[in-house]
Amino acid sequence: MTVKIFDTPEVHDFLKTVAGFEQEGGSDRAKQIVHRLLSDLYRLIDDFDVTPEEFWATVSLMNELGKASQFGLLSPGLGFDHYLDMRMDAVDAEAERTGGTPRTIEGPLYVAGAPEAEGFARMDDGSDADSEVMWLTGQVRNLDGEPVPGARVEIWHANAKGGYSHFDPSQSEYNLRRTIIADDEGRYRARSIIPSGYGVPAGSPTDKVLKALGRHGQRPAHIHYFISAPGHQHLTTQINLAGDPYTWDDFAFATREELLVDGRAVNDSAEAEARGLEGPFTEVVFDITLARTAAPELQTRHKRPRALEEAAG
Ligand code: MBD
Ligand code: FE
Repeated sequence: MTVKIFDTPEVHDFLKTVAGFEQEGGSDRAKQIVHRLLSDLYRLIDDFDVTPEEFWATVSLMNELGKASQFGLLSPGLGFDHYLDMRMDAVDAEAERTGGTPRTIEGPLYVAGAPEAEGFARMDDGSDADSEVMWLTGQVRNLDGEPVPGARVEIWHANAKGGYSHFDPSQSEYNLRRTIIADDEGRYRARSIIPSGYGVPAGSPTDKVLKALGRHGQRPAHIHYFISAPGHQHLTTQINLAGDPYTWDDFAFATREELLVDGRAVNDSAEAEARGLEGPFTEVVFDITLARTAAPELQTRHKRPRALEEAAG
């Protein structure tokens, strides 16, 4: 039995009442957006003949997502983060701000306030002796190829089990999170450990949504970056370590060809010594090109609630 009631004056009037159109107060934008959102959902309920059982199961799932703080995790899984990137790319293209290192999503696991260092930082706390040593380095340049001295390079990544400090209580504070101020040649250097890919917790509400779509919750091994410098466009990006089976099957849709980096396995003791390392390591090089801009709003990361970051504005 199907009924179609959406396109009746009764439902249309009801939606206007629900969205606050008859009220003086509130925000016009909120009213417009909620009206559109509810209209689309009411119509969907009609078109798909959504049952009360299905509706209340969804309400319960959303409560579970909120309780687990997982809306920020489901969001990239449903492609919203990448879609916002596509929109920002289109805005940049229209303004002819092109040619720099491409952006890709921030993800939900950034933590503000990581220790700062000049030129070089060791990122791992040394507690994981079994992991491969990673030597992570690169140069920040502008579109003319000139170095950007003093650029802020903030880096965060997972450990060898795919866990991030702060969210994974087994790790020390700010493990694998650092801000490195690039040297006079725009270069940054870090000693760390090779990360593993991330997997959405099995059985979690996000996992339930992905399973219902026949999808998995895996990400390839990756390293997150924020890069900024006065007079330059802020860049939020990531690199992927090449060769991961999930490279082109990332549940968060963050992979970009230009951001794939091949690690170089080094066994040479002279090369190790030159970097102050004791044994074999993997060198990962990621050079960054920033576009110039005079607009202050383009020089900082966009506002969003972030762990340990004071709400601004
Ligand atoms: C991650 O490490 C991540 O970067 C994203 C986007 C989602 C979940 C885990
Ligand atoms: Fe990540």
